[in-house]
Amino acid sequence: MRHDALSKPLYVTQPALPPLEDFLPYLQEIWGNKILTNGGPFHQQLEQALCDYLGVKHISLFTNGTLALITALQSLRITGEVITTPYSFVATAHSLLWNGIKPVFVDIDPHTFNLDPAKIEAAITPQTTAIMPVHCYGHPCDVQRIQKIADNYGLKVIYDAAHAFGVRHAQGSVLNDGDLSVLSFHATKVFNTFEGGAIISPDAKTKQRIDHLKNFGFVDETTVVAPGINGKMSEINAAFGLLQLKNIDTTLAQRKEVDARYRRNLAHVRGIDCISPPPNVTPNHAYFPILVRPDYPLSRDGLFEKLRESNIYARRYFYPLISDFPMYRGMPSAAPANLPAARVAAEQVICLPLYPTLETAHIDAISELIAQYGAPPALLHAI
Ligand code: T4K
Repeated sequence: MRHDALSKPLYVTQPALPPLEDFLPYLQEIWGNKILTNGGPFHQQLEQALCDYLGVKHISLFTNGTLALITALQSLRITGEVITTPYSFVATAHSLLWNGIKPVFVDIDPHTFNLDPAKIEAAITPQTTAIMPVHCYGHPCDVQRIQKIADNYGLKVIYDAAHAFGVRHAQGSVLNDGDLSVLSFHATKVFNTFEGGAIISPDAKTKQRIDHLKNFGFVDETTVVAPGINGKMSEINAAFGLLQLKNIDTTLAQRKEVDARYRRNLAHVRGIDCISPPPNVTPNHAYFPILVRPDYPLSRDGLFEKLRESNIYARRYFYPLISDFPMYRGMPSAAPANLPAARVAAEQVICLPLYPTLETAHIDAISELIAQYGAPPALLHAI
């Protein structure tokens, strides 16, 4: 085993950062013009640059993805019940509770880990107003089937696209699907602005409403049209985003290489499945989730602990299920019998370290450990 490669902790991710000196001119500009926030020049430039890069029409920057989700729901005046997935980061469902909306959990597809379109209709009630799916790991949902159901029942679709920066399918950017899509630019994401987020909207009128809502509801100096929040991205974050965008293609290419090496290394390990995006998708390699199947000698948690002993801090995204947290678990849709595929995923998936600067030796060392623990006992003694 390559102990030397594992002498320092390896975390599930590490933010991509440009050379510090490259950021100084941006800071000098901010210090010079004294515009720190409230839609300043960097904010405007980043919105335009992201529209161009992502291939979307309108984008509104936010302080983080969670406030963007909360505001997206408000902007479409969503009330009552919203169908969503239990297999996500807790912010997805929290954004519903923050709006006084009842989340209705629907199971995931066991192969895509995204909301199962076949299960959505049975969960629709007269109170249902929207569907909030998640492109889990940046792997696109079955957007066409979801849209068809939404159209049939007159529902809105708001995608939690926190993981899906830059992801494209045959129709172009996945961020153009549904009524709105929400991104996260958190430190742990493919594209980060330290903290940050955004809403992608299809038309200028919707963007305008969102922009009012993220600025307390102000339309002009003396007119407030809604009980908005303060969700504005600061000039420092926006400037940093502009710099990050210059390097994003390199970052994505590096991620792709890490992903490919893991896949090669782990291809023949019995009991381990590397989870893949659907075909005809340009992925962003945001995560490297693997399924630890029952025929692997260790349980997922067993492997998780063993990796920790070797200084490898993989993460169980997403365990526990959102529906198991105290504020959700009493809801009828949170009942375990309603969510069998999500439960299996929460028990079997582990995300391995993946980030642009992850060294080849580290990828190989992690893979070797997984292969070793997966070897039949006789072989293990021989190692
Ligand atoms: N919807 C979905 C589907 C999401 O996944 C998220 C966020 C949201 C909505 C909400 O978006 P934001 O409001 O966050 O913009 C992390 C992130 O905090 C969270 O943003 C993310 N999802 C979630 C999947 O992962 P934790 O609790 O796992 O993060 P943490 O602090 O344990 O970080 C993981 C590892 O990353 C650390 O062990 C070390 C490394 N790290 C982390 C940070 C923060 C760094 O190297 N540097 C850093 O600055 O939640």
